[in-house]
Amino acid sequence: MALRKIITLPDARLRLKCAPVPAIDASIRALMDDMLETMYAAPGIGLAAIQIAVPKRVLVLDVAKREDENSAPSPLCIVNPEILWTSEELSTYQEGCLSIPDFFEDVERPARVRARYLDHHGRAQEIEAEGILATCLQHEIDHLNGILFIDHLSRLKRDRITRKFAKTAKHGGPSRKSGASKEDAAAGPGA
Ligand code: GNR
Ligand code: NI
Repeated sequence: MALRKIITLPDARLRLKCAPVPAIDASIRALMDDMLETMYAAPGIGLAAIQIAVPKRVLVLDVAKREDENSAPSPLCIVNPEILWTSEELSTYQEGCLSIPDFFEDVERPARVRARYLDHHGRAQEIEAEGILATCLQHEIDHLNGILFIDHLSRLKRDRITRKFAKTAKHGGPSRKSGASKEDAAAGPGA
């Protein structure tokens, strides 16, 4: 297992349409292990392969509460997911993304979703998700198609955050420890 580096905006690879996995072999299982380790370390509740710069249709999820010692980890490894059905009913969660650090905003999505996928054995599975799992699954499947949660916001909000990350990259990259308040101030009233 290895911890992998998570790529962030404005990395253009986050906009790739990721390729289906033809077969679940040892290299894909090793990829999923690395993704779980990287997700838990971040910490996050989901991770798509493209976030560690691998453009394949692979994602991992674990929405179990980690502060609760009684709840065992319940990781899901999902390959080549296809959404079969989404509810008319919508729900709103405040979303974040490990590839868009320190930015959180409410996003409205279908409240429930049914999907088909291959598990880590390569077996076909179906899942019907609700709550935060439904939101996270849709957020991760979006990643496989080059879609980020900011694409679900108003153009004003999306452009503002896109410009902020472009500017941070230009002035020394994400390693520079820049307080959000300073960046917000730098964005200014005209941003
Ligand atoms: O860790 C994460 N939390 C989260 C919270 C609300 C909605 C979606 C997510 S996914 C995110 C990790 C991530 O960036 N996955 O792609
Ligand atoms: Ni994300």
